[in-house]
Amino acid sequence: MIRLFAFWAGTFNDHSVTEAMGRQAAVIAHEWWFFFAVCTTVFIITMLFLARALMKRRTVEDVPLATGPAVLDPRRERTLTIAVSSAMGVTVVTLFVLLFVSISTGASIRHFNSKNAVTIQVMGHQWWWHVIYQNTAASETLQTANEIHIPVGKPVVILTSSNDVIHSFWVPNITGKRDLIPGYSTALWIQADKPGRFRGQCAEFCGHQHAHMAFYIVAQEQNDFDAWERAQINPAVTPAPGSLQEKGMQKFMAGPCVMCHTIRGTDAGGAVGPDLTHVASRSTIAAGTLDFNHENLLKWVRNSQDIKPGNKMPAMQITDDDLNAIVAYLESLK
Ligand code: HEC
Ligand SMILES: [Cu+2]
Repeated sequence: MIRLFAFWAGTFNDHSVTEAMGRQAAVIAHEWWFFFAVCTTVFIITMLFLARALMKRRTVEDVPLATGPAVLDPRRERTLTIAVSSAMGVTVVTLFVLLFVSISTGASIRHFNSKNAVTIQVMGHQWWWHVIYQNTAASETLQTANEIHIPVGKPVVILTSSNDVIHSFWVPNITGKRDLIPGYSTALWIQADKPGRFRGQCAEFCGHQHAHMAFYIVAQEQNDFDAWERAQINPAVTPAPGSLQEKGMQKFMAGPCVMCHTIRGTDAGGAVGPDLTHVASRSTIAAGTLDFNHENLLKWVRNSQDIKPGNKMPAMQITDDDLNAIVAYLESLK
């Protein structure tokens, strides 16, 4: 039992409302515990009354005669009326307290903001996350997918939008949910106070592969974040002449892949699927569906429809040789 619990806790603590890693999440976690305490108390009190009612042996006076209308002792009736009305009063007050706490939590989350924030655009796609770090210099603008790196202890503003349907951005360790609405951009403030990798998930049903639309927030110390950012801004590495990777690159550029994927520094400039310039620096592929590794890349490129049926990357005819070369090339895109 304990092991089961440890397994459960271990699996979910990078995706948990109660393990707050940022200011917004801390406020929400307080609210969560408050609701939990109130609801548990109400539940226990209700169960105690239920138990009392069940255990109470009925006496002859309690059972109205089958013949006439039930006659209640007026004194008892008054007591009952008072009891029921006060219970209703307590219920209404409790509900208003919960409402008030909930509204003030929302208000205090909206309060966080700052002039010197890191700005990141996040666009929902069926079924992956397009992440853009804008820079006034176009050559310094970087794009990635399904993995959002942020510096620890710094306010970050996420500008949300959607490419198709309504999605919802949700990283429970960091903040609450925010809908991504087509044609409408909103600003969501977040801050991570501890380094770590926190799981996010689309929280608004958005079609067939909604459940496979996860992502990660990677909170890093400022130095590590800067290093990551510099590395991501660089164009993709060019494979050594005559290598398997070079063959893979040629196959990639000659195939349908270029129509949908961008690899900066090459001719591939498609925008239907994730930017692959540094795909090998990410820990997962297909929006958290598979770990990034050799086997999974082979499976994915061979037929992604087997893994994530309905996703927007079609099954393609690729020979095993070409597949190996393409995957070797993808693995070199660090
Ligand atoms: C019609 C457009 C299209 C074509 C053609 C296409 N892809 Fe994709 N690709 C996508 C989309 C869309 C995704 C995201 C799927 C998802 O996660 O739902 C994707 C995801 C990927 C990923 C995972 C990236 C990540 O970070 O999650 C890899 C790797 C990839 N494609 C490689 C290729 C290769 C190699 C080819 C050519 C053999 C190719 N793709 C052809 C649209 C396409
Ligand atoms: Cu979604």
